[in-house]
Parts: sequence; structure tokens; C-alpha cells
Amino acid sequence: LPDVKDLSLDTGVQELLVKARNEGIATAFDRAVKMSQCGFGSAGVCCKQCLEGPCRIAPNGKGPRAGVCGANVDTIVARNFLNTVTQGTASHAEHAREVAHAILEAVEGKAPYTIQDTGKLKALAQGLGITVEGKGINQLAKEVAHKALEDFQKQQGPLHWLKLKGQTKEVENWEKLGLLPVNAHLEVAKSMARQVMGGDADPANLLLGAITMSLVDGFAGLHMSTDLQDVLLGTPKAVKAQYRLGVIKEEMVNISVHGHIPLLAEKVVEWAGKLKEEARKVGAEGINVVGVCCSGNEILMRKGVNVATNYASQELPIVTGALEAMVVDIQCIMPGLQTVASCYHTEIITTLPYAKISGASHVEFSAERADEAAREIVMRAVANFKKRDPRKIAIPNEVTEAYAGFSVEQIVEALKAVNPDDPLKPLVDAIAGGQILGAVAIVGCTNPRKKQDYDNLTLAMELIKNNVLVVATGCSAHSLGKFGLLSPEGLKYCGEELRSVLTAIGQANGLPALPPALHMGSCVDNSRVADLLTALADYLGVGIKDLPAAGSCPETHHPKAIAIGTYFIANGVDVHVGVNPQVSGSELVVNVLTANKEDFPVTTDGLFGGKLIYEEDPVKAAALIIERIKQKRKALGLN
Ligand code: NFS
Repeated sequence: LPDVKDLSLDTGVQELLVKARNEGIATAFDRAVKMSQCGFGSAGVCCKQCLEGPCRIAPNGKGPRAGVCGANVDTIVARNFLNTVTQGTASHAEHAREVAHAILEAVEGKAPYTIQDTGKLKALAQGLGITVEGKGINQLAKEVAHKALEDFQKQQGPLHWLKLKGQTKEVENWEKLGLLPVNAHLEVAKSMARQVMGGDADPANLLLGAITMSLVDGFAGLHMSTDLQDVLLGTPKAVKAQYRLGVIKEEMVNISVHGHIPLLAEKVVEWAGKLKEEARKVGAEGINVVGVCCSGNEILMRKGVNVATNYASQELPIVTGALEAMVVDIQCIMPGLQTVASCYHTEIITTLPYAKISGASHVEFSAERADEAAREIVMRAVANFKKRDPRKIAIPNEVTEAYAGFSVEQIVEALKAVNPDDPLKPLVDAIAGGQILGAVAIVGCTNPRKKQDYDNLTLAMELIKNNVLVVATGCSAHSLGKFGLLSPEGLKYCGEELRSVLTAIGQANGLPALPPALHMGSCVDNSRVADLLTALADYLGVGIKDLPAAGSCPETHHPKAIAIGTYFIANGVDVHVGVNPQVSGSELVVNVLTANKEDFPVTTDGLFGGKLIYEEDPVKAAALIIERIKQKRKALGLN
């Protein structure tokens, strides 16, 4: 097995990997070493769509050039890509739908939540064409939730949320190309139908299908989730919190929340506060909730809850021996958690009827049962405190301070301190003047096949050194948080000009400076990144595709990340991935997704203005991104 130093940059993770190995426990990092990657799957050339196969087309030119049905490698690779995007989209759309239902149940008095951001609710209602005057908050919320649910039902016209949130010039382009999605469920079903044996066999058409699917992801997934969550749970404002495994406290009952849809996580935080006394009865000092993955992001953004770790090392909070419960909902939850937990006193608690793990406990969560379920989960954790084995406890002690909570509203608020009448102007001026070269969103995951946090951090460092403004979401934001880039301390890594801009904005707000990377939230909150780009494009009267901006997912692992990336490409934003996107088996697909428009007849670059950049080395990737940013600056007439 490799040295733990090569598996993660996080010394706390390294420490616990050694402990796990000493105790004979395998983690994702060690499983990744033992599991060799299938060469056919890696190239995207394996087809499992029917029982004539599985068929595969060898990338080296040897063997059959078509499957039994006659599908060639381009069809197979394009279809597999569409499948990946569809999986990601389905996850995000279900997320949004759950929140829409929760709002309905809340305003009907069936679920214990109350609308938190009435201003945002009214703005949403207005944008959706709902009459606002004379209506109470609950009535408005109900109508907005109904509009949201129509995006899962209606049979004609584009998604409401696309009309609401799409940038005008980009929407015109999608319409011209006939790509506008109608409803999320319809499009997911249609995508599955076109992937079926004997369905769509035209690779270019399949890739356009992936674009439509990604618009569902962006609008009925990301935007709708964020918008409705902000209405129901509050729009994030700047918060300060701590990162790394040291946030787990030996004297406390520790509960980690892990997953994605914040309805449950919020309630666990609430009940942990209410049940402190129960913890004292079992000899603990209190109850400590820590975040993992995107549930961690959600409660960090809204409640300032500390974050223990991100995706690849999600098993390691258990290895501290001091975690009483890990409560999960859906997405990015390793089934291996239960195997690790069975070596400790930790209880893994699943909560959704369609996302269970065998051997784990199950406490069913729904918006209606939110209080009951959260109470039971916290009480179980409290009861587990006494089951600890003191000989197994080892908590790494490092923590890092970080700021988060940078919603677009918060960013605009901060800019207002510089220019109250025209808040975007200071930002646009800094970009136009070259103090800020461009903006990059570092997004997405960590992946046990890559040294954890290393690529996310290295890429961010390269960019800020070159005066590129960095915003971050998802598990990559956690990577930056762990190593100081979400704190003003990290300013020392910035180029001089970027540092002076961030310092000036920070000081106008009574802070020493803004951090070099702004944490904008979970993966669905990539919608906030899109909102920011839309605001800048509208301000300048151009398309998003014209902005000197890019996205990067250096340590990609999930289909959701591919769906989000495709959504940004559809908006004209270049998207870098640092992990093989599994399309290399088809030259055609590779060219459509990655070539410059001058170099191939049909490309996403030509159709939308954005392309996929695949580069595993984060330093080289940063150079490629900066190069494209400079090209876009030039096209805008900027130096
Ligand atoms: Ni995004 Fe968040 Fe993390 Fe990747 Fe998974 S938790 S939704 S997919 S691994 S960033």
C-alpha cells in the first residue's frame, strides 16, 4: 500500500489512515489501490444497453469496430456520456423537487419549517409571473412551489426556471438550436428512452441531448434547489467556522451529517441544540454537529457549522473512535461507511426510503416528520456515547479557520460598501483594468484515486497567484478551507493586484480583507456562480460566453459534477476536469467536447462558446485556463 502522505494532503486524514491500517480497516483510499480501472470503461467504449452484449470496441483498433447491433464507438461513447449527465441531473432534480414539497407542506402547516427569506420569495414570485400584491407570505410560497412542481409536469414550453434564471443571450442560443427542456421528469425519461437499444444512434444528436439534459440539471436542479432552500431556510450571509478533523471533540457527543438535501441537516443542528441536557446526563459536555460533503456545506453556509472533512475521506471521522452517529440522506455516501462503522461504536443512520445501506440503522425522514426524526437521531447518538471504546479514540488536533456564506446577495452587499449606488461597478472595473484577470469557480469533488485536496489547492494557488478571482463550491471548497484559502490569511498567496482589490473590499466592510477564495456553497449552489456570471454579463450587455471566466473540477468523481460542467459549457463557460471523463474512445466525441471551434466542424466551443478541458496536472491546467481567459479578454477588447 502507498505511503499515506501520497493519498491525502490533510495530515489529520493521513494520521487516521495509519490508524485504520493498524486496526485492519480498509478505506476508499486503500480500495482504490487494489481496484484496477477497466481500460474499456475508462475510454467509454463499453456498451451494456442490451443482452446481445455487453459489447466493447477496443480503442487500439484491434477487434470488432461495431457492437452486435452495429452501434459504432462514437454512438457508444456519446450514449454513455448522455447517461452520465442524466444520472447527475436526476439527482439534482429530485433534490429540488423534495424542497418544493417541503415548502408546500410547511405553508400548509404540515411540516415544521417557516419561510425565512420573504424578500427572495417575493422576487422569485415576481420573476415567475405571479401577482405579489395583496397576497400573504404563505400564499405566495404555495404558488411558487406549485410553479416549481409544474417544471416536473407541464407538457409544453420551456422550464419556468430556465425563463426565470437563464441569461437572455444564452437562452436565445439554446432556443435557436432547439434545445430547450420542457419538464425535468419528461426530459429524464426521454433521455433514458433515447439511450435504449435501438433508440438514438447519432452521436452528435446524443451529445445535444446531453446539453438539454444539462439545462434541466442547471435550472430544475441547481437553481431551483438553491432558490427554494434560500426561501425556506434563509439566504446565506458571511460566517466564520472551522475545518478539519480536529472539529470532532472528545468530550462531546459527536454527530456528523453527510449527504445533500439540507432539510434533515438543519433539523439535526436544531435538535442538537435542544437536547444538550440529555448529553450531560450521559457524561458528555454537549452535542457537537460536524459537516461532511455538501450537507456540511449547507449548514456551514447558513449556520456556521464546522466541517470535518470532504468526500474521499468520509470514512475517517468514524476512525477517530469518537463519532456517535453519522446521519446520511443521499448522494456521495459510500456504502463502505457501514463496514468501517461496524468496527466502532458509530451508528450509521440512513434516512430516505430510497437510499438505504444494509447493516445501517434507518430513521425515516420526511419534511412532515422532521422534528420527530431529528430528535430520534440525536437521542440515538446520545445513547451511543457510553458505548465508546476509550482505547480506540484518536482525534487529530489541527483545525483551520475559514469564512463561508458568500451568496450573490452577500457579495453584492460587500461591494455596496465600496459603491452603494452601483455595486457591481468596482468588480467590473477591476476586471476591465486587469487587477482581476478573470474569475474561476473551483468546484466539485475529491476522488480517492487522486491525492486528496492536492489538485484543488494547487490549481487555486496557481490562479490566485496570477490575479484570477477564485470562488469555490462543493468538496473542493472544503479542500481550500482546510488549507487556509477561505481565510484572509491565504491572501499571501495572491498576486499583488488581486490582493489589493480583496483587501480594499474587505476593509470597506470593516474586515482585514476578503479571503482569496469565496465559498459560495454546496454543489447545487453552483447556481450562485451562474447568477453572478449572469449579473456581470447583463451589466456589460454581453453573453456569459464572452466573460473571462471558467470553471474547474480538478478532483472530479461524481456524474453530478459532469452534469454541472456540461451546464456551464452550455452557458459558454470553459470547464476543466482533472480526472478522465471517460470519452477518449471516440475521437468524434473528444473533438466535439474539447476542440477549438476553428479545428473541428461541430464543437461546443462553436455552438456555445465553452469547451471541456481535460488535464490531470493542476499546474498545466491553470495555465490552459489562464490562456483561454486571456483570449476572452482580448475578444472583449481588454488587455
Ligand atoms: Ni458535489 Fe457534494 Fe462532494 Fe462531489 Fe459529492 S458531496 S454535490 S458530487 S463529492 S462535490
